[in-house]
Amino acid sequence: MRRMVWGSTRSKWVTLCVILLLRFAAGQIQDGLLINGDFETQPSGGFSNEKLGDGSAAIPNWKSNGTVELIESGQKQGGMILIVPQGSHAVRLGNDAEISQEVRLEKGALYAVTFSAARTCAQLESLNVSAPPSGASQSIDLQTVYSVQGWDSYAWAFEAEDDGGRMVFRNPGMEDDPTCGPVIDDVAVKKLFTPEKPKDNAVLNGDFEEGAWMFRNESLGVLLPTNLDDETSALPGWIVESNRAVRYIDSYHFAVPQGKRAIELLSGKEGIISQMVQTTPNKPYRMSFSLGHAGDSCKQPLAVMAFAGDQAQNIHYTPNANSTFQTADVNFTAKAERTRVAFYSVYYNTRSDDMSSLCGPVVDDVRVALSGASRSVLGRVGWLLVSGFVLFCLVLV
Ligand SMILES: [Ca+2]
Repeated sequence: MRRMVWGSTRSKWVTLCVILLLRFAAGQIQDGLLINGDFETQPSGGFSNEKLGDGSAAIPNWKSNGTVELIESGQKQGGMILIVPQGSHAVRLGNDAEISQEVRLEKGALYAVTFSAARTCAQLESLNVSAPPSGASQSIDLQTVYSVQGWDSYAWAFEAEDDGGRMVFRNPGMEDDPTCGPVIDDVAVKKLFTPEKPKDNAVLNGDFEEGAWMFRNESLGVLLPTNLDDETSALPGWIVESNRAVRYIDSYHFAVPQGKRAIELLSGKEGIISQMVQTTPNKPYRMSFSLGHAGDSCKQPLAVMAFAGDQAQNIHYTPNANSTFQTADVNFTAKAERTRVAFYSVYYNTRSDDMSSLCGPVVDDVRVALSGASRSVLGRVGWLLVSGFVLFCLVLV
């Protein structure tokens, strides 16, 4: 008996080892922080405030180009203390400077890059993220600071065009003061999967469980900036079709209606998520979803504008001591084979504790299904009629 137990334990270990070895051999990148993605590894010459030269490899595991500086928490610039999002160190990019790291990827797979960024001076700051050899890139506007901490996490997704690539962060700015550039920290990557479409729901990833990497110890959620291409979305299935970002939140730091992930809508009409779902023209449908608060002291009232086909409904969240969310629905008749569903926050909410961090209503568990049981009831009645008629004919014969 004991031998059998040992045998089965051993075979489990063997299987596990084989799986791990196969993963390793396939060269898959592990989800999570890049090597020294938090810039906490000490350079060979030690941490110093001296600027790193061109093409320097002074930041372990990163390649830098232009004026790139490792900064330390508490470090001052002028009268301002520089913000280090996490830990004790981060990196600052001067004018036209960049850092990059080689990563192993799987050709054709979709990846999301998560990183934290902060502004230094008050100028128009933006950050360009790209992943050559794939041609994809995005400029992320750091002008709007969403949280009072002065930094935010962002996610951006791309499709790998080869088995390897580089994560590149570049400051496209040309400021008078070359030290006025964005601070970057905590760079992670995650391979994304497109969830299977459930049979009873036309919405893909309607529970928002699949999406960009989120650090367990970071409490700000991840901002998803504008992205109009649903093929390369850091939130599979969905697009962010507005100028401003929406916040991807987790259940470790926020109130989430279902599962571990949900979306918090920010910036009123300027933060819209949407999806085109498959429908049958002229059929009645119901879109249902959870609407709640994130548990982040967001000032009430909270409300969403929910769109489904030609229907638009303004739905207010009713605070309830027993639950952090309620369910809501919108009925519509499909006009085409693809129907747009979308959400934005009716109000421009901020937190009541700091009066400046952006917040808003939470949306989760979005479902679109044929409304009522009309189809199956009709089907059953039809079947009964047909079989009744057949019986009737048999009796006649
Ligand atoms: Ca969820």
